[in-house]
Amino acid sequence: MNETTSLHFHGMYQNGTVAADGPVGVAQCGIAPGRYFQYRFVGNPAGTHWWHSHEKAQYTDGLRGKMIIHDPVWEASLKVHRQIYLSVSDWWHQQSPFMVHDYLSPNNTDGSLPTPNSFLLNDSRAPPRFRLKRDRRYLVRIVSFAGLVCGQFHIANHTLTVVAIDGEPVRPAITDTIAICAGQSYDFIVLGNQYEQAANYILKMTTDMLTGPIPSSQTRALIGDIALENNTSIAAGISPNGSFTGPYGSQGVSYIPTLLNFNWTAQGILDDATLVPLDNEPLFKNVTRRINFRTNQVYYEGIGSRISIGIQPYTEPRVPSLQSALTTGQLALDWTTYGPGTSPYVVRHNDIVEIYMENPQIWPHPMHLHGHNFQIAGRGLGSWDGNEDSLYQTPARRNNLVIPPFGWFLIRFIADNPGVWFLHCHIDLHLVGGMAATIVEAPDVLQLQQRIPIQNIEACKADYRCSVGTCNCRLDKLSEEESNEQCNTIFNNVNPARYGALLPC
Ligand SMILES: [Cu+2]
Repeated sequence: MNETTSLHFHGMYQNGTVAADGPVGVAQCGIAPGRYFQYRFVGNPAGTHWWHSHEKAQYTDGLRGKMIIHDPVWEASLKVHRQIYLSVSDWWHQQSPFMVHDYLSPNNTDGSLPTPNSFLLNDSRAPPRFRLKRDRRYLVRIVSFAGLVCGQFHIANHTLTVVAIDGEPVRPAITDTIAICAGQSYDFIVLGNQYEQAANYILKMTTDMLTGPIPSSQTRALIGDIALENNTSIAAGISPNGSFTGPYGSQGVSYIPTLLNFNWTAQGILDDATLVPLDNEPLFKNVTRRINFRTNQVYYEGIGSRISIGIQPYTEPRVPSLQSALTTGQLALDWTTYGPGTSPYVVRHNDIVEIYMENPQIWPHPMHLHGHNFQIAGRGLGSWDGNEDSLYQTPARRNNLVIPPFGWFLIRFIADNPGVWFLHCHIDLHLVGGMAATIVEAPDVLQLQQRIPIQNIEACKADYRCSVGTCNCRLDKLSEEESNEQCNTIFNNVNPARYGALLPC
């Protein structure tokens, strides 16, 4: 490849292996062209996940794929006949380095995003034909590779019974349509029925994240067929008579058979915040660490539009923050060690962390946290009223939650996974434009557990002038002033020219 790169395995806890998490500037330096890097980690947790480049907006050019980690016990409990794997992508006809350049340019005064040229299912404009058998149950596992938009997925004459989000099993919830945003996944069950001979499905791009012209509905949507599969061979263990009465059936539902067209508009979209985790884990109480974020898009004269959620718009440091955390001893507990440009938040081991975020913008953002699945304690419009009783008491968990326009969310997790974890918008250009923060989780415990693999140091040698120490490559304590002036920020970016030069040769 002729660009620097790295891979992230989206949804993996990387417990004990944070150096294999992937984001450039956080967990590692970019892998330079011609070099290699090995990612070794335990595939945990199970679920519908994906992997993708975590260098600039590179995954939108296609460096991404599905990653399903099977849980045989849970899957057996679903009593499904077959599993179907799907991916959703938005697709641009321009390569990402050019889009990044234009997005970050001082000429882009309002932070406009390029509108995708089309919408893809399984990275194709030719949607697959589903072959279903009557009264058979199918587990559809759909993951979004999108870099900007959300999609809506609906099957004519069928309900979708959602059983997991971002790999986290939930109590079955029946819906007409799911909305899946950049980086998210949904697992749902579809029951084959008597309407297969005249049925189809639709995947439609939503438009509320677009800042440019809205494409035609034919461009925004894909319509695929459902076909009847020969029903003569009955697999062992599955009832042939259509009388499945388990908790996931759609019995009692009647349809007026219809065929969908491009004018379809969604009805009855599932609200993921209202789901209940299958294990009924209660809301974490007695929060010991509160972090507040607020979306803030600012036009900086001569620099361009940037978006912060915390201290400053995120800027990649000269030393990846994980390497700073592992090589600075006690200084790893000071935010100045990482620099204001990384928007660092240090939390202690086993803190009960609450992140409250407000979004005073007209655009929603899919916010993704590495290293954890968090509880969706609350979400709404305006501001949270501060009333603990208004939160979900048995909240669903996921790793990627949409913050609504003019709204807020509140998430909680236990800091039981020492590491340096990225929290960022999964609209890839927003990430490049600074919409990220770094959660530095228990660096003191991390130093006792983990070391920097040699390959991470090697990657930095090829790419950076320094690979250990604080954000200005020194080993002594930085004052706030030094951290502000000597570490990378949007005002002070001293990365070597090669680094970040993600341009096609
Ligand atoms: Cu965003």
